[in-house]
Amino acid sequence: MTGLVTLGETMGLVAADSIGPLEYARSFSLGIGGAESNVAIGVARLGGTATWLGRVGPDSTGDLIERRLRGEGVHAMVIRDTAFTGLMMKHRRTSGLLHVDYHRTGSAGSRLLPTDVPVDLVREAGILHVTGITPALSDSARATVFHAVETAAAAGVTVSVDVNYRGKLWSRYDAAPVLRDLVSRADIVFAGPDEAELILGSGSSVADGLAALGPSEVVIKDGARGCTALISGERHEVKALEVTLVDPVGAGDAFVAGYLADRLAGAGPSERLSTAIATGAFAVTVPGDCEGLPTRADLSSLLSATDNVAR
Ligand code: KDG
Repeated sequence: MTGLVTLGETMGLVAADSIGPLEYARSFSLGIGGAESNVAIGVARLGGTATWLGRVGPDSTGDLIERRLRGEGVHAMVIRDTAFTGLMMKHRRTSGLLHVDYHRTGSAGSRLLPTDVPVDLVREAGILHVTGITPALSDSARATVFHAVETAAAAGVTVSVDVNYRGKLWSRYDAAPVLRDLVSRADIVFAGPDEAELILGSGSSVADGLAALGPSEVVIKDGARGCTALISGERHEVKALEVTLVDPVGAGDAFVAGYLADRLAGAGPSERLSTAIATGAFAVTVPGDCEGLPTRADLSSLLSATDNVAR
């Protein structure tokens, strides 16, 4: 059993340090971002085993991604491509309004091929996790995701899908049938209410509607409202924790990491959801897409804290 196996695109992430229009920013921080690698890092920080596969370019950003993932304890299967490593620029226009631009068309990460899928590893995985971002990147990336999912399903490996609709990558019209197909092949699905509506159309009851497509575990992430879930026919609801919001990007991935790490460790549905909520809460308190992801020790200090200072 190889724990979590995931694949997708990870980019260099350039984030303005100050709040305001980008043209007035004087300093920037360089990090990495990618929904699937965020989940892999989150699982690794929580003590699980995680493998990430993706393509990066022959450039310093590719080196950064490889080193950062390895440093986080993720088993990084990095394929070096001749194309450039994708970039993401992030700035806060106001304290509550975050803006993201992608520079990734034609990037190494978007050139995934079905032959890249480590089939033996996927067949032995505890969970294969994919997102709805990768199928938006290119035809070959889409084929790669479906090949990985089919390989896992044929071997009886649990398939997890985070819908993760990105409007800057494709239209709702193009995305809906692909995401619906992907969800119908999943055992576990994570979606926001809007993403569920994109797949089901308006008027459907979200968790029931997604469960009717096939997954036995449907988790609806609803940000500051917490989450609701339908797991093996049983309904659950967990409220969000109150924290100071600094950067919401990556919170959904953190939530997924918390849920999947606990599921891999054999925890029951309520425990998985509580860990997911707490993991997401940690992620939003720190700038960056993956920097704030907690360890198990962080989680227990949050849940047992009586004071703001731990000494
Ligand atoms: O889920 C957080 C992501 O938005 C980020 O890390 C980058 O994968 C990414 C994307 O496509 O937005």
